[in-house]
Amino acid sequence: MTRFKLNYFDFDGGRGQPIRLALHIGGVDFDDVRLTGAQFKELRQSFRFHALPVLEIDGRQITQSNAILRYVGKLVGLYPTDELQALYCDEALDALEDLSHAIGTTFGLQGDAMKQARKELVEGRLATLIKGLDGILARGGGEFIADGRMTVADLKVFVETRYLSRGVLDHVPTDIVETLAPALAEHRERIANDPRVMAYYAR
Ligand SMILES: N[C@@H](CCC(=O)N[C@@H](CS)C(=O)NCC(=O)O)C(=O)O
Repeated sequence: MTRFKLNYFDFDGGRGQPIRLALHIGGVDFDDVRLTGAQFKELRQSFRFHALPVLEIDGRQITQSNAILRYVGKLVGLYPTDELQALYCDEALDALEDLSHAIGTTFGLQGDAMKQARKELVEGRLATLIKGLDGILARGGGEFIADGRMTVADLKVFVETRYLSRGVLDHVPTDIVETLAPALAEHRERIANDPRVMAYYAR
């Protein structure tokens, strides 16, 4: 039997969380390795690009969250077989990478510098990305990103919109998604209420 080991940070968000969700939903047995910051520091050099997530398949390291997510999605039936629907999924996955990167540029800042950077983020790149994702959702029919059903793209959108609403990012309004894209906020609730997702968080 293939052995899967997912290395990521010890929190229910970020680039690793949609992969965890997809593996759980698919009933794939995997080693859910959750590293603290200190543990990551120690092991950092052992990961190919010195970053997480890293999926190990029978001991072989695979990096790049979207590549991993697509692979797992195909494995568990959460990725479209239709090429165009797959493209719709990929577009959302890559836009979410832009979103993570945009937020990442404000990490580590302090005081007024942080406040200013977050203000620019909220009014600029973040607003553009949220509205763009809203457009992708509308194109998919309004309920799901693609394929008329929940796919790995919905899981990744859900993880990010959930993160934005949790108040963990100073100076980012927790209702930013509701305000800019009500349908995307409804999407977050739709995915949160999917029995497979609920089962994961109820563990
Ligand atoms: N392109 C990579 C980016 C990976 C990445 O930047 N991961 C972050 C966490 S989400 C990380 O490991 N940061 C720690 C560091 O760079 O020291 C991917 O999509 O997996």
